[in-house]
Amino acid sequence: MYAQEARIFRAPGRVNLIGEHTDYNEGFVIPVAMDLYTWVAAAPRTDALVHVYSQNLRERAEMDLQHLNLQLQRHWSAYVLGVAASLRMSGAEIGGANLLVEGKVPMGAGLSSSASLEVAAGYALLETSGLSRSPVELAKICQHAENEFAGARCGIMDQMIACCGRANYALLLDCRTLEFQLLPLFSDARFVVCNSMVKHDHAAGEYNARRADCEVATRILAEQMPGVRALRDVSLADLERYAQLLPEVVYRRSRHVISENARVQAAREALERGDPVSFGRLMRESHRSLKEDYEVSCTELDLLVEIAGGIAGVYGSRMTGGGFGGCTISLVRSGAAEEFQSAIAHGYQQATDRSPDIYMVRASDGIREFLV
Ligand code: GAF
Repeated sequence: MYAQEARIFRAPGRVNLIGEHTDYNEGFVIPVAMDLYTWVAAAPRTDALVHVYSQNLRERAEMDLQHLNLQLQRHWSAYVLGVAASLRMSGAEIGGANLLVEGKVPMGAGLSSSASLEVAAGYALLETSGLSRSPVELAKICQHAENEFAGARCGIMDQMIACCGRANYALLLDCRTLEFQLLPLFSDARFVVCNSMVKHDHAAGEYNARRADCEVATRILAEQMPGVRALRDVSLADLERYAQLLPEVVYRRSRHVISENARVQAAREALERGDPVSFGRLMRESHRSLKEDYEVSCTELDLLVEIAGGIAGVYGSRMTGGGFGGCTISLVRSGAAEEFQSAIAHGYQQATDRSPDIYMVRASDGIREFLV
């Protein structure tokens, strides 16, 4: 559409195997980059305009890098122009560019379409300006953009996996230090994602409200235990000791986060020793905790998990991502994975009249230039 030679970049969506709502508590997560991508074709401009066109929405937007007066807005363009602004604010002297965006990560499905858009756009803007940043720096800049310009107080997980994902591996990420370890997936079991087709909206208040509950807990607990900077630093025994000081809801939110961090460590060990049975049990426990203590599930997600639990060859199933809709992830014996897809689609359709999209997880690489 711009009648210009362009370079093409792609960043993946992600699915989180376990470790939900732990990232903004400086805890642990195990996401995988998926083979669903946001694509950006980019060419430099001679002026300071960033011009972006969304092929999906057939809409355009632009911003002048010399006048960074971007307002907080819940609009797709905030993810692109916000990243341009955040790059500049971080000291990266990017120039103007024309960007053509096409997203293949389903939106509002909890597969992180927004982070993949941010990372693809950020990388494209850097590359077309002849600049480079480390993957971790780029992830932080994109998270800043989402927090400041799109109004979602998200953690760092989605941007990190979109930048640092690796084909055939999951990534165990420490969200405090941003150090990570690559973990091979099971050789004889597959992860399968089922989309409830119920759209979530993270920028909506519930996500930010959960984050605020965790901050209340941290503040109260830090008064008793001065070393505490985040819920990551609190054990279940500590939580029980000071339970009376916390409002009941805040206590349950904290119990989820603290127990989920412990589950991530146990899940890592299960992956390392090739033990899908234990991993599946941890997934079931994670779902129960997200449903009852963190209260971010919904009827459709619970139903998908329940149906999965009754299908032969399933080790475990849970909601994945921020919640309030979106997807579940199930761990299924390799030989049963095909059968699982039709059984879950049938069961869910019967109960809800909705036909779920289903994806076999193939772990992919993070942000890349796509060379034709
Ligand atoms: C969303 C957020 F963007 C992540 O940072 C993370 O908190 C996740 O929800 C829940 O684990 O994807």
